[in-house]
Amino acid sequence: MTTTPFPDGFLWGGATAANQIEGAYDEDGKGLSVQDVMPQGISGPRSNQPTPDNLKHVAIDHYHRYAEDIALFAEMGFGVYRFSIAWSRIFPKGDETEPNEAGLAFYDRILDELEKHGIEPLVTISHYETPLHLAEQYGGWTNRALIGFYERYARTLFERFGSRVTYWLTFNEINSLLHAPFMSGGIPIPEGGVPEQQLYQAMHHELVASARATRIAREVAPAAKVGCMVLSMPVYPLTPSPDDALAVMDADHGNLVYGDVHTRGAYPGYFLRTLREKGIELDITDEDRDDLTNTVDFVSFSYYMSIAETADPAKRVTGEGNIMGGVSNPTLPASEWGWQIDPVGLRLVLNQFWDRWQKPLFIVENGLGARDQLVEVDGEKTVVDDYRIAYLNDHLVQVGEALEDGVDVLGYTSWGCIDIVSASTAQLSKRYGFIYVDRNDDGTGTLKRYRKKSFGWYADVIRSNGASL
Ligand code: BGP
Repeated sequence: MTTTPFPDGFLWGGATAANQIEGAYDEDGKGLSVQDVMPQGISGPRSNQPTPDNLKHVAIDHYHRYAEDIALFAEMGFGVYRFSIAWSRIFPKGDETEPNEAGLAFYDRILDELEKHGIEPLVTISHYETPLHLAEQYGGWTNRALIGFYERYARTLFERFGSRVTYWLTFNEINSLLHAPFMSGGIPIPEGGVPEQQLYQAMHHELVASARATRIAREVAPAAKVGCMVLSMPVYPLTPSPDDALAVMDADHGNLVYGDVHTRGAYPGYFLRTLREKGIELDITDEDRDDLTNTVDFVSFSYYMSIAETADPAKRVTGEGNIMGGVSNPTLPASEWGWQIDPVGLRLVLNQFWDRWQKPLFIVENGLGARDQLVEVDGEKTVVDDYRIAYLNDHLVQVGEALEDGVDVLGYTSWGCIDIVSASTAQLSKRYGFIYVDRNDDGTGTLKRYRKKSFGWYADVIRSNGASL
């Protein structure tokens, strides 16, 4: 018998987000979200209106093809599927009092399909999809009013879907807010950038909203398990000098604070020091403090890469393409977009989070963005994506190591299990999927789906519960 470190019931699957997969951006009463005016991704300029070059408006047309897509996930043996609900389908402008029934009905149909195939849903409540109206009229998450709007939205979801969905995530990569304020927090970016005071206040509002969602879930859907979701990125000292080690600690703190608040229910001392030193005074009410004590059931995270850090400004060359900036690590290879490939980093992060928070962990994003070539093999169109198989295999081996270390891991959902629009580039040519979708950066293509080589590889991994790795 082959042995595997993966426990029985380990949840294998894949992950997507509404704005990157659904399309149908103005159908059935959906309002606009920030993504609908971001045709060029994170660093490109935003448009004032939806523009025809925005690939997300059709994306891969999952809104109409979800049944076919979920059947393909089932064919790979998925036990779990992570998707997000588009806030602007449920509350088109974000500040209404009554939800849009047609929007809710779409997610009922998704859940029906998942149930049919015995796939557990994992729902992200907010994945970079703040309703545009909340950005333009309220200044996004800088405004305390958003806590109430989010609360109403979350309550609506728990009431409607709470009996069908166990696993919930409050905000995708909540720690990206300071780095990508418009995409992550619906915060319009003025010339010269958003003042730090406002960014940190927005962060506080999201943390309170997240904790309130957890409290509401306890009341409305007691069986629900609510998790936070952070972008993880292990940080290595560029040299063994104590100063570099301190620079690593500071960089780590900037990310760990989110998990600390979500699992411990209060701000840690190092964060209060950061605020003091920056001269930032947050508006934190007694009610906020009380809300924050509603801690999560589990911690989920994305993992793509690690970075290095140094205290020496002369060596502080920011790594090209690193999601949050930072310094490139000279010992590691990188993807075409400069994301440094580091499977061992995943084991380190799993151990660090487990040691620190003692909450079950869920790896909800991991994968390799690459340019794929559709070719014909034995009369079938496919992609021979050995590079992707190698990346995923190496990372999953490290998950196995972490399990041997005693880390509690609930599951693994590979990012972009079907090709979708990339968040950073807003293009389709940066692909992550096991399933190739025929759509190009210029918007052409049949939207037909093809199984890549990794499709069969992942099916084997799932079938053998990781023994085939
Ligand atoms: C994460 C986001 C996803 C996703 C992924 C890959 O930061 O949560 O939405 O897209 O990164 O990024 P990209 O699509 O830019 O390669």
